Amino acid sequence: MTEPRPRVWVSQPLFDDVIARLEEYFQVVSASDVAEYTPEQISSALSEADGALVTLNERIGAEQVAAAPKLRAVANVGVGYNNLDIPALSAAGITATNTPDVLTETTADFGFALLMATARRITESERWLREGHWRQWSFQTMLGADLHGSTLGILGMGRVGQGIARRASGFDMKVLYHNRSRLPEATERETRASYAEFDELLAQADHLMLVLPYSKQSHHILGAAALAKMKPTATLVNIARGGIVDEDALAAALAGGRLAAAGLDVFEGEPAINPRLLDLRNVVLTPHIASGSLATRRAMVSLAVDNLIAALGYGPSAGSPPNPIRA
Ligand code: 8YV
Repeated sequence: MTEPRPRVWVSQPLFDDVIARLEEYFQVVSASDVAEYTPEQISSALSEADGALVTLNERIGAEQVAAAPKLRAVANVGVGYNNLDIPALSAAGITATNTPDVLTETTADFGFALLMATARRITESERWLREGHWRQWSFQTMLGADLHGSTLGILGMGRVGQGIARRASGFDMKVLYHNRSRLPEATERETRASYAEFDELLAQADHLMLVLPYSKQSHHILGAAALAKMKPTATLVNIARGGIVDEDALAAALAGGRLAAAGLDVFEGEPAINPRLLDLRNVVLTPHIASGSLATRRAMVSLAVDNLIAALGYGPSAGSPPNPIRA
């Protein structure tokens, strides 16, 4: 009798032709529609699974691990993995993987696009024009803030942060960064970025870009106290995770003229948006699409597939997935 193939759960419809590679090795159960799962539904989907390929929407914690006796590998499509309880997974001997590198440049491109749209009021101007407010050319219409010659602060200087710093030097910006650990001198030179303490970064930045991982330590790190240290003329851009910013404090600062504008691709309760942000004109809002070029999203899924195949002990890298997450 032949052994049954391992079972793999794919939580969302991704790219069928990329996912099809899993079918060479596994019995694949795939969601056919974009789905929002309750914790119980995730537990139930994992109860018979040997492996899972999931997105940031699916939270896998101790409860799901306990309900999944056969689970050996979870491949996350995305570099951020705050949806996974890594200690719970590793305590159960389950390998978790993510998809770094393939999205770095696309995400950095988008961070820059969002910064430019925010500082130069592009979406606000367009809305205003479409609403028929443009009656006469005027010298003072929609005046924004310059990028060139300004100081860009980058909070979180990993791969994406460094990609943003490289773009910034093409715009003649001075780049300051803050990170858990200071970068090697050679990387600072290459990215033309100087290290600053957190408070100094807040005080100096004309534009502040958030690119740090979400954790207990970074939860609401941009709250009322930090926002108060920023220039009232500054722009804040978040392409990391919504929970890094206290959205009520941000909305209050934007409404009170204590911060000029914000560009947000991520939200604490996404896809729900804090209504106080929706009411403001000086905010650019996008639906978590920083890594969303077609080529990059395909590459992310492909890398997650490679990770899952290898983590479950198959394929050319059997047993050594390219991107294990260390506990
Ligand atoms: C992904 C992201 O689209 O990689 C990340 O951390 O936030 C995005 O690039 C998302 O994680 C998909 O699951």
